[in-house]
Amino acid sequence: MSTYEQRAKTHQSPLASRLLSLMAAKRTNLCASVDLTSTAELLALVDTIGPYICVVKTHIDIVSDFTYEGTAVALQKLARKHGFLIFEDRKFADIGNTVKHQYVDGIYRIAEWADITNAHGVTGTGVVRGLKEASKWDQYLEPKNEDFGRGLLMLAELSSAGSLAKGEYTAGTIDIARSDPSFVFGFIAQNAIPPPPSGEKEDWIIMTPGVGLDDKGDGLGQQYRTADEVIQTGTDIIIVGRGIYGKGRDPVAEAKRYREAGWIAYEKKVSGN
Ligand code: UP6
Repeated sequence: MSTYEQRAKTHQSPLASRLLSLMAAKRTNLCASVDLTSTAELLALVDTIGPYICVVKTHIDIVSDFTYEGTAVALQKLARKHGFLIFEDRKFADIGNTVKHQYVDGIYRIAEWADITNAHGVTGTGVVRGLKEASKWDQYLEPKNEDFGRGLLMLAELSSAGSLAKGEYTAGTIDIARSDPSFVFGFIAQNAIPPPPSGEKEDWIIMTPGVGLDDKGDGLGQQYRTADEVIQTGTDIIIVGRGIYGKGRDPVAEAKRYREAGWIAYEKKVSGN
């Protein structure tokens, strides 16, 4: 298996290259899922765990006191301070023209501040085309532009019990991703992505939620596996939410613990053990 550094050099997506380099430099494959409902709590948490993570994942529509300047711009400042990317877990699932507006307009203007977002494949390839068009992705390919553009993850599989995203549905979603592998750079999935029938080499970044070292579930369908388990089954980036900030937990201690668990599992995998 190639290292993050090696993959950074060859990845087809400029954003993915940037992410892989950042992971190698910071020695972390931990994405913190910060599902908090107040701006102050969200920013305070991100500021304390920022040194240990490569990505912050948000659900911006649960922040009750959201303002563009106070929440989104402040988060971008923290991203620059600590060196991580921002992933808005919007899970777009409408026709191309609608997702375009949902991505760019409204009060959240996600495309302006989130490096990464994600989409379901349920509506077909139009979702990818709509989001790419709205992201103005092409402008970032100018050689002097220091921004690395935007990237999309397709939801191939979910962590929750009874999910319908499996079998043919998952295979169809993977085909949708293949329609534009420079904008779609990976998947939210629980397993590795099988190679295409052509045998052509692909490099997807697999980000996996449903990671917990202490709990097996949350009573509402969430299912947790350990960092080691998910990395062994093909994950590149572990997504951890309540395992870090859940009740009674010390977020800095937990972020360090998950970062270490993710990194040890990665090193074990690249060394072939
Ligand atoms: N998430 C999942 N499973 C999926 C896709 N997304 O849990 O298949 C998201 C949830 C939540 C986070 O929306 O933001 O990942 C998991 O949080 P947790 O670690 O606190 O369970």
